[in-house]
Amino acid sequence: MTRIKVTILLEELLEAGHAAEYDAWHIDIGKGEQFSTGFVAINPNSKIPALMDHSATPPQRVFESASIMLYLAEKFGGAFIPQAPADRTEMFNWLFWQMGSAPFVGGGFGHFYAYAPVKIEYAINRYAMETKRQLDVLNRHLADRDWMAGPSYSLADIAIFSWYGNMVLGRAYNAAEFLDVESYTHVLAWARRIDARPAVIRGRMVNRTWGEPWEQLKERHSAADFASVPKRP
Ligand SMILES: N[C@@H](CCC(=O)N[C@@H](CS)C(=O)NCC(=O)O)C(=O)O
Repeated sequence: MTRIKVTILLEELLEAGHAAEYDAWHIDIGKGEQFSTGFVAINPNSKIPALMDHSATPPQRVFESASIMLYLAEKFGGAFIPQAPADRTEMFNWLFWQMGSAPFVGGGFGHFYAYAPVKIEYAINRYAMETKRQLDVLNRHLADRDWMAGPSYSLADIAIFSWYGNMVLGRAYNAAEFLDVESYTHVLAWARRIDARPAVIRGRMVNRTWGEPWEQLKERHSAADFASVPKRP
């Protein structure tokens, strides 16, 4: 779910009128393409997403999703970063909260609940408890505000939506009932608001090669590529 942080942001930048045209190449992590020499030159940690900015002189590599988000936002005049210093700091707080917290969800809960070849009750419970604790942190924070930080939608909303929004919308690990995601009502309302944004709908499709045909665009090289995605029946 990390990759969509960047494609959603790029689509939001385009939607807001910035010249953020991009090529999204598909890296098949199931086939180990992240370990190829060309990819490692861009991200020595062999993880997606990674960005090569060929419009910079010399071309600039960027890896780690929050670093990519900040790089793009700053390149386009501080888009999706609140201006007031206190809001900006609060936005960074939540952006880096997401970076530190989500591995407990993906590498912890998701791994032991959905993917591990042996089901270890202790590990599942340990990480389910932590995942629910994090959802509760978000739910309390969103109880009396529309966005994670500052007066409007920001990088923090995009980053947190990509993991926790998808989770409460029932798109992660087939675990919606197990985690009782619908009880996090403020997170759910916030996630539904974000999920309806046209840039989010497009950004979620990019580089996706599973699910329904109308959810997938394997590679995106121009805005016109979305026309090849079949309409949802
Ligand atoms: N901290 C990294 C995490 C990136 C990450 O874990 N990417 C996963 C996919 S969501 C990946 O590339 N996995 C391939 C592998 O571990 O070999 C970021 O935010 O960019």
